[in-house]
Amino acid sequence: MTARLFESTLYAVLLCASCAASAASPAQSLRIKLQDSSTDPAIAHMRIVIDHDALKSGRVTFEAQNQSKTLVHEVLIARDVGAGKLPFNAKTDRVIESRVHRLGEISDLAPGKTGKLTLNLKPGSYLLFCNLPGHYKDGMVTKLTIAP
Ligand SMILES: [Cu+2]
Repeated sequence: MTARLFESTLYAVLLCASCAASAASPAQSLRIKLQDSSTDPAIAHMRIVIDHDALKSGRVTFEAQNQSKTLVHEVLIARDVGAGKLPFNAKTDRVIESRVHRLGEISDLAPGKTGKLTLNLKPGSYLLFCNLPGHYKDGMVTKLTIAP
């Protein structure tokens, strides 16, 4: 009797544990489109378009597609510690990556190519940007909020 009670209690605990694990880490994805005037002549400035402005903390899979017909683009994911502004070098026309809290990147996507990256993100503000010379300054930066 006691052994059986212990067994069923243990089983219930195990069930609960697997339940909680799957509920705590839902699959989240963020679709990213990298665009410029070769994507559509109506696009005046290079840009990063994302399908969600905010997600929850945990695993996020970034799925980037370079929709340019002529240019290489990339996506870097960094903590936004400067209210949307990243340290910039006017000479190289690029963000100074060594001074950025960088979490990952999908680098150098040729026109039409796609790339994927999964990160485990904590609550906070993040910036997605392209760091090919001139692209960040032209507008290839967007904000992503991670809620608790
Ligand atoms: Cu770019």
